[in-house]
Amino acid sequence: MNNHIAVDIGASSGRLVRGILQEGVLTLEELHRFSNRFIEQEDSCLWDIDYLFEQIIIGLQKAKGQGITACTLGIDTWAVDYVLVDAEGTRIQEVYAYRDRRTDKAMDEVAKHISPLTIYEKTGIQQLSFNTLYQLYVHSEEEIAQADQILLVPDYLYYRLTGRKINEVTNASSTQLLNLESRDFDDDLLDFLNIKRDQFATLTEPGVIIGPLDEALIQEYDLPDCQLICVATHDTASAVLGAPLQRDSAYISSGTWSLLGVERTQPLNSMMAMKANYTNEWGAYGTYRFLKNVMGLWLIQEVRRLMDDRCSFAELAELAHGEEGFRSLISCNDPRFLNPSNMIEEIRNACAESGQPVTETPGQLARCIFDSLALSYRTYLEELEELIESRIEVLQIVGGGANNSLLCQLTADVIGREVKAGPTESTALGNIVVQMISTGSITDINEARDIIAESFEIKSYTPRPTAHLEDILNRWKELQLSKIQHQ
Ligand code: ADP
Ligand code: LRH
Repeated sequence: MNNHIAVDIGASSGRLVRGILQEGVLTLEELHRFSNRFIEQEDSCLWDIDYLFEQIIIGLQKAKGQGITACTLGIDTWAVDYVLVDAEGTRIQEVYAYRDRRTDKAMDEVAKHISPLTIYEKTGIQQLSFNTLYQLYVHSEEEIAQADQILLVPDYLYYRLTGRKINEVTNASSTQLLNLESRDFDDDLLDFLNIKRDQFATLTEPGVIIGPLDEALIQEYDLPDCQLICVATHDTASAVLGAPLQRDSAYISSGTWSLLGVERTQPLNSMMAMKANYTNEWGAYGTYRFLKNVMGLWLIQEVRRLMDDRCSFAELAELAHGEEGFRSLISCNDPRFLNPSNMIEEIRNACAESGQPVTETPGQLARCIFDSLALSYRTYLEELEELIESRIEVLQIVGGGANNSLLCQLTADVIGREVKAGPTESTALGNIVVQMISTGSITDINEARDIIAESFEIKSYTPRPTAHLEDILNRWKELQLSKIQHQ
């Protein structure tokens, strides 16, 4: 069968994409695309999970409309957020979005009981206020006690489609509750949260067949016969699978977040790695993603939203291109940018507070964001090289951000290495190749990456000299030093 469909839902948009492999060439065909964003309701940030489910159904109806009567299907979404389900299989609560402010103080509270070092030694996962560990810590105890199962978002979508409950392993690692030694949920952390092991399902690896699409759904909505396959359900795990990495290359999965790191076969949870707040998220096929979360294109997404989407991302990049470079810089990973009430004001305030020109126009705002992201990438790339004790020659940028040639070029210029950009749909690709490996049309991930490298355009950006780079780097360093080092 050559019908493999990826459901890939990021924090800013989702799509259903069909992958077709013909004579060693892989092509993608977009079946359905929709926007995504958390909603704000009575001071809470929530995902509209029923809307997302409906979009999957619409996408599958479109597939059927195009003559696809049978297919395999895999689902990936952003990480860490979860759904509590009762014994009847009913969702107990609204689904909190990770930018909800309820966890603002949770890391400090938890640290009074369990040291961050202990948590890091056990899990290897970086400290982020929104990790599931912290979300569950502040969640209503009553609702947690009521929960028969705790499913992460893609697990829940699989459940709605098949009636089967799993906890997929790459995403489960983002909970900060998996133990690197036992390779299962950590007993002490679960005890601390008053959660029983059986409130989570058995960990499931990418590649496992979950089961057929619910017959009642097929009948009700006139859908294709689907076999659901467990893929790497954490979108970043799928994005890295879909990145044609070479030896000596690091990656940035560039979307709402910029996830900057390397693929490894062993975790690195040393004291230095903990201090630098690098994570060891579990990947498919025995890998780990040693990476850091950089605030990413969320910054420009928010600016665009506050402009009522008047400009496209391409237009914003074009406006930024016409602006003076490195005029105003912001410390992207400052928690003030995680979910400010008004991103444009927050950026302007940060510029004013640090004595820099205030970003007035959309072009200046966009330029400030792209310049600052490129400088952040340099800082974290150098830090990464120190931690892994190895030189990175090439930075591979995948995801929607690979469309932004200004940012890719700025990155190459500032890091002084080659940047390779693409594929832009690496997450959907990573999702699809796991289905292809599972059903036998591709042998393994090495072959999959070779096919991807041959099948998709990868743009190369060579570093160009940047005027006054030393001065810019000094200004950047001063700005970082003036920040409390949360990042
Ligand atoms: P996520 O999966 O987190 O929702 P994506 O990988 O879909 O994110 O990437 C979305 C981002 O890609 C947008 O926020 C935007 O900044 C960037 N992007 C997409 N297309 C373009 C384009 N044509 N020009 C510039 N940037 C783009
Ligand atoms: C990117 C991502 C990232 C997580 C964040 C919650 O979409 O999954 O890997 O840290 O969202």
